[in-house]
Amino acid sequence: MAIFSPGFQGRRRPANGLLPPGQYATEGFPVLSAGPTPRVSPDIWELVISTESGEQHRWTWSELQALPKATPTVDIHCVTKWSKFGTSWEGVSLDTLLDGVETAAAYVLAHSYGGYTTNLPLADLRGGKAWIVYAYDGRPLTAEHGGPARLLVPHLYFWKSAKWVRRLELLETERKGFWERAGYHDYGDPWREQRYDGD
Ligand SMILES: Nc1nc2c(c(=O)[nH]1)N[C@H]1C(S)=C(S)[C@@H](COP(=O)(O)O)O[C@H]1N2
Ligand SMILES: [Mo]
Repeated sequence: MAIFSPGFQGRRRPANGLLPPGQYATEGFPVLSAGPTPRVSPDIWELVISTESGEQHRWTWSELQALPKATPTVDIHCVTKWSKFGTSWEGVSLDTLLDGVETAAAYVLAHSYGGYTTNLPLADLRGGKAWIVYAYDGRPLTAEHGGPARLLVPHLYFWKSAKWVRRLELLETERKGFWERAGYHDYGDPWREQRYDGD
């Protein structure tokens, strides 16, 4: 007979069971924020995708909730070397949000409530690899982890997963975000250990 401890439903499995070079696995969920935690109420919350031609696509909180729900379980890897296996989220795929957004842009600068920014190629938000998530482990996303909603791009170092995301600015030429301007890598692939510019 199998014994399960309370709260453990077998979800804490690695999504792929591998640790990128230089990382260690952690059971906890560290909070890493470069500044104070913004408190954004869902009634004023909005998400904007702006294109290189100046078009703006907007979603209110209730419009986001009405979109088809995705439930990714993924491993996450922070550049400070912790990795966490089998994190379970709920949200909306970026494929769903980008459907109907006409753009020839190759890059994105993600902007957060509170002023944080991070850059990534638009291709990395497509193909079932990125989400706007509003729940973690079956509960609404807490403010410290980026609630009401954050970007989740788990195949890149976790600093690319902008908490309190507010706008995705689609750009023809790449513009660096907060950590990238401070010397971190523009792409940040944990499997190639792209921690700093030049790695
Ligand atoms: N807006 C915002 N997003 C952010 C950060 C931040 O400081 N501000 N930190 C990044 C970093 S370095 C990491 S490791 C993760 C941490 O997410 P967590 O606090 O939920 O673990 O958020 C990323 N997204
Ligand atoms: Mo991080």
